[in-house]
Amino acid sequence: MKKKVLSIIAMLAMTVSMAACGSGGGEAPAPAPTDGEGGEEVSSDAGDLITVGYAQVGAESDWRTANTESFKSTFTEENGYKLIFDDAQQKQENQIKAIRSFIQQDVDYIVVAPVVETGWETVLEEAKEAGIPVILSDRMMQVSDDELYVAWVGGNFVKEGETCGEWLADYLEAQGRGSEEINMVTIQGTIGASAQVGRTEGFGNILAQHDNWKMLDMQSGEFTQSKGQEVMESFLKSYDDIDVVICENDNEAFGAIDAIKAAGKTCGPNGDIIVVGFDSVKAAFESMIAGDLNATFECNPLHGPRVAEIIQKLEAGESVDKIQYVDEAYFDTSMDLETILPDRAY
Ligand code: GYE
Repeated sequence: MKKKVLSIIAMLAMTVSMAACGSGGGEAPAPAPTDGEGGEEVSSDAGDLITVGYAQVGAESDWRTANTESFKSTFTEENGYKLIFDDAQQKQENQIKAIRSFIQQDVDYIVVAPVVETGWETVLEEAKEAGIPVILSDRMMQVSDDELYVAWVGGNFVKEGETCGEWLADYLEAQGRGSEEINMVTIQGTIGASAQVGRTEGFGNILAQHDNWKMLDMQSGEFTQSKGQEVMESFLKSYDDIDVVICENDNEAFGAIDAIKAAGKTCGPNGDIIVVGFDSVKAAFESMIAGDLNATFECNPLHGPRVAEIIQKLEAGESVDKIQYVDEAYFDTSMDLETILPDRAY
């Protein structure tokens, strides 16, 4: 559509310059494009679209796929948008390139789900100089001047981590293991990503309240199933008495479960190792129903409509809340998961 817009602009420019030529009495004007209704409609429709560049992290998890889908189904031409979508393959340098290309294309809004929190000042300054508002979605950025972005919408990752820790304390207590020494490992997300930083911190807050909980090791599984499996394989080789695995997303948990089974151990509510994840994607419900995963702490990826609401308010000249947290729940095997699953949107 951008090409269409550009070619319409070029066509109009040509018409103007041709008209100028004609009035100047120079060469005979070429026939002007027909003024038919259709042509005008195309031009005004295309011109009315709000162009949004979305610098997406990648496609590393089910959560991310649902997030991409939420943007693609919200920012449609029927809804009045032209979406320029970029998948950075989990690399900050690619996201920076994408943002620069959005600036060059003079989009109306830039939306970023920043892969990590730091290192954005320069490119955000460039967007500011170009007068393009930046909206952050999902993960956060640490910038010295928070005027560099208009608003942020996402999950409260520290709270998610704390909810996970509190759930574990209750679960162990209910099993009569409240004062037992509990050995844990964490498969972290992408190091430096808000979801990793917040979940590690939140769980750490609860860990600090339990002298009998021992965190043996923490390593990044990059939020992917394959890396989660790899990290769990190495944990199982290094430690022979793991009681709990905290996986900072569900996909890492699926990989960890495969590694546990391959090592001849069991997991889930009736197994040797307690496994928990974050996100609450549909596959996590299936894993809990299968008796593999113990619990999942929700993180809602459906940010497309939330970002669209922010843009609509800005278009109307209204103010927007700078920080917008989404409410989130958790799910475990004590719940009626078979009834809940069909209603899950992701
Ligand atoms: O938990 C994970 C994804 O930033 C909240 O990124 C997001 C996280 C989500 O890859 O699955």
